[in-house]
Amino acid sequence: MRVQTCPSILAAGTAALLTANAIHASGFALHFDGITGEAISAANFDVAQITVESWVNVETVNLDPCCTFAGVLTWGRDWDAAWEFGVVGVPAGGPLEHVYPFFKINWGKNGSASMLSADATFDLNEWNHIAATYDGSTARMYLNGELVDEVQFDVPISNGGDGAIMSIGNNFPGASEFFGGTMDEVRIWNIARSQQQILQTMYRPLLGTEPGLLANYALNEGEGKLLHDSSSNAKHAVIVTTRNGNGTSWVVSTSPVDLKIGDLNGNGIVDTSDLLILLGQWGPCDGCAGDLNGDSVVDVTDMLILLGNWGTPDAE
Ligand SMILES: [Ca+2]
Ligand SMILES: [Ca+2]
Ligand SMILES: [Ca+2]
Repeated sequence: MRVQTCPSILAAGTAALLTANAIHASGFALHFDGITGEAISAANFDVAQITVESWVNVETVNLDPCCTFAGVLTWGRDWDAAWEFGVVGVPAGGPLEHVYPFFKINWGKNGSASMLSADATFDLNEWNHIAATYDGSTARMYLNGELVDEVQFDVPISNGGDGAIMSIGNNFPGASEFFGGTMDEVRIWNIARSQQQILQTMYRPLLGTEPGLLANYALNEGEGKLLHDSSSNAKHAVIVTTRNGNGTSWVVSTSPVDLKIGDLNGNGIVDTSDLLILLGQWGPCDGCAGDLNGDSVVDVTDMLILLGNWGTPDAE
């Protein structure tokens, strides 16, 4: 398969990092206490291929030697989760020094394939973007848009079973492997996104209409218990606390997701410079920054989206 490269995406990503502290339009994020907090959805997340991704700022992981996992996104029932995505705290037994991402699928009862990306460690109390993809044969892990692990699974993904529940912030509903820290822009796709596509949208909000988008939790509510899925699938999630405690809390986001859609050069404003970048990418281009609606072509639709976001970012 030929992969078209778009150097401008990397440039845009770098610009986004450089300007992350200068722009504060990322809305809210959801903080999890690591003890009781999670959000769940009873919607169907049965997929043949998948991409799961989130910005995470990890503060704590339970390092009881039995369980060093903390769930970010899981769908399934009890221990038969169809897919699991989260972080592992190291060293087991503590003191907690850093974490690495993990991804796992089950293809049936007691059958599973795991990718423990132990070399892709990152620090606590800082924002990192983690993404896992599976195309039905190969699983890939990305840390901040960089490919850090690749494993052949070559098995189908289980359909989750009756009564499967999706959990944000626990290894699966009812487990005690809670995420401790803050998440932002939690996304689930029913396609295995390419590295270019992941880089393309990790620093900005989604439109909600991107091909293959199964659920998008921008976590900008700032109040209440409902996590709104901005895709057309309405797979909303609800914050629950499984034991006594507050579990989760809304915080003003400090994540790097603060670029307005159409701000292709990452300077905090959508203007002529961005329009010229888009025009320079005109035509078929998988993962180009100018392909704002993610349909692998830069055309008049994308130009209209850019023009519709003209000006400075909205304060959310
Ligand atoms: Ca947010
Ligand atoms: Ca700009
Ligand atoms: Ca497009």
